[in-house]
Order: sequence, then C-alpha cells, then structure tokens
Amino acid sequence: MYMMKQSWRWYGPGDPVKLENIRQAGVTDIVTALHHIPNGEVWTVDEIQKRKDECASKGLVWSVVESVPVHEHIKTREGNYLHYIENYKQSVRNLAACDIHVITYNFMPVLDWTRTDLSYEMPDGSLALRFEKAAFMAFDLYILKRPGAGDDYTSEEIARAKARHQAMSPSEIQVLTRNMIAGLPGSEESFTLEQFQKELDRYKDIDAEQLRDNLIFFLQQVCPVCEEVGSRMVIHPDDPPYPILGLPRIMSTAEDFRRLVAAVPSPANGLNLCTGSFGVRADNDCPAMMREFGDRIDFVHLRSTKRDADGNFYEANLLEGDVSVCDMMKAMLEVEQRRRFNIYLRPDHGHQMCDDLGRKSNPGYSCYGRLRSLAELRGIEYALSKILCQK
Ligand code: DNO
Repeated sequence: MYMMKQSWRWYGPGDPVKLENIRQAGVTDIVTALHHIPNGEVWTVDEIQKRKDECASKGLVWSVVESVPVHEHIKTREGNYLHYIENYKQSVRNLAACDIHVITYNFMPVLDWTRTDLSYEMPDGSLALRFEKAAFMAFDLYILKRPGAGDDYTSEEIARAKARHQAMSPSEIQVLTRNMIAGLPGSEESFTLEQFQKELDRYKDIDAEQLRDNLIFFLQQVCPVCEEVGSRMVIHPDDPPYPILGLPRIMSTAEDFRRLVAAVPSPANGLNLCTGSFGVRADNDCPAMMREFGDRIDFVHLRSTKRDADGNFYEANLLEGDVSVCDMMKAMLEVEQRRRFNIYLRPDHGHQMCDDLGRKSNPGYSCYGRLRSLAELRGIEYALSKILCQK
C-alpha cells in the first residue's frame, strides 16, 4: 500500500527544534529551505548538498523545498525579473542535481502568511495562532493608515475597527504591528511601516488578472526546466485566502488552481494543498480538491482552522477545526493508490504547549504541538489503510 511520507518543516541550523528531535517524532523526510541565501540568488549545488548532508547525518532525507522564494520583481514583472527567473531555473536544476524534486513556492504579493495574534490562549492553556478581523482592520485603517483602506470595509466594520484600536494599549499596537509586518517564519521579508506602504504601492496598478498573468508567465518559463529534470513546482495557497490590504490574491480557491492548470497544463505545474489556508473559506472543500487535483498534489500541509461569522479564525486542535481531516486523509490515500505515489505530508502549525511554553520558538513551528498533530495523522492513516486493505 502507498502511504504518506511523513515529513517535518525544519528552519535549518538555527531552528530550536533539532534534527535529533525530529527523527524521534518518527518522520523520514525534511522540508526546508536555504533561508540564508538572499531572495533572487541562485542556490548552488554546494550549498544544497551541504544541507542535504546535514540532514542525512541524522538519518533524515531532505526531499521537499519550502520555499524557493519568488522575487517581488517576478510578481510585478518589472526591473530585473528576467534575471531572477533565470536564477530560479538554475536553482531548480541544482536542486534536481541533489535529488530534490518538489519545490514549494507562493505568489502572494508582499506578505506571506498573516496573523494578528501569535499567542491566543486556548481553554487548555496552550497557545494558538489567530487572525482577528477587527485587529487586522484596526492595523490597516489606524496604524498603517493605508490610503483608500476605508473603501474596503463597511461602515459597521470601520466602527468595529475604531473601537478595537481605541481599546489597544501602546504595547498591543506594537505587537500587532510586528506580527503584521515583521515577517512570520518562512516569509523572506520584513519591513518598517514606511517600507511596507512603499511595497504595497508597487501593486497600485496590478489587479488580480495582471498578477495571474505574471504567475502564468513565470511558470511558462520554469515548468519546461522542471520537466527536463523531473521536478514539480507546487504552489502554496494564499493565507488568508482572500485579498488583503488592497493586494490582489490569486490562489485562494479551487477555481484559481483550475485556471492556472488550464493556462499552464505542464505536469510540472502542481499544488501544495494546505488545508489550513484553503480551509479558512467555507466554500473550499479540501477533500474534493484533493480528489480533483490529486495528480498534481505531491505535498500536503495538514492543519485545521476554526472560523466564526465575524471573519475571525484561529488554528484549532487538528481534529476539532472546520476541515474534516479524516475525509482529507482518505482522499489522499485513494489518490496515492491510484498514482502509485507517496505524497509528502507534514503537520502544519501546532499549538505552543508543554515544555515549549515560555521557550523561544518559531510561531506555529514549536515541537510538541506538531508532534501531537503528527501522532493523530499517523493514527488516522494507519486505521484508514487497514480498512481500505480489507475492502
Ligand atoms: C506558513 C507556511 C507558508 C509557506 C509559503 C510557501 O506557515 O505554510 O509560509 O511556507 O507560503 O511559499
């Protein structure tokens, strides 16, 4: 039977979670990136191999990249974008030379994933990541003071944001600002408020259709190289999956990926199905997406958010959120048997809990919470595989 390859995101030598601990979590594969190489530069075979060897020395295989970042000039198609695309192709070739063939990337303008609160206390005392709509709007309207922001919200929302802002202490404002723009782990950029507004301004004339065209252009250049070396680009969805701060978003729904495949049918055009990101929208059905796009999904992030009617969401215990993890795992197992392929699966953001509380960690990427999720996923897979075998 084809089972998932259990993998774990590791931020490299500076990650407080060590490779030894990861091995004890029972995973076989590492998901990582060369975060020390500036965005846009080529990843050399030497640097890639060095990291690979480090993983191998602890009995682990680096098999998935998350991410080779896409330079902002490629997203806006200006400046040195052609040069950056050439560099990207070379990194793809070099990764393949080191036997790494799954490459995660995203096409979110300016910001990668976004949360307002990195330590939202759960009833059991563990800490979760949260997106609070009123705090987010307060940041946009009253802290960043983005020109035109008022047009993006209803008057009721503006009133909520205003009340929320007025109730914030200076230190709360500082923390919120840092969470929004200082870059969460994996984002390759961090900004001051002024720099941030300048970055947003670069997208003034780029709407969703233009951004989509730029993504298509990028893939048209990179996919042929991937085909040559047997690799696949897997796009990570927008998080949260809708436009924010006046920026366009183009990978938020099944229809977005359908359109991308229609424009770039290359088999190298793949999806990193992140149930946590897509799952924030009630109209995204993750197991159905797995069944529809399964041939192009080599890598899955498993986590589950809980949303409410006010547009807030928090990252719930894996089995208690809005996404049906069991249905998702079943769809994955079925795709694996059909494709005769082992999908790479990693537990995504876990709660900060147990000994990780009070210890420095990358938000969402402390050890115990992910260990808990992985154990649950492994149990579900084990049980489902037994049932499927009996049929
Ligand atoms: C957040 C991550 C994202 C993801 C990138 C992929 O935890 O899932 O930062 O790595 O969007 O390019």
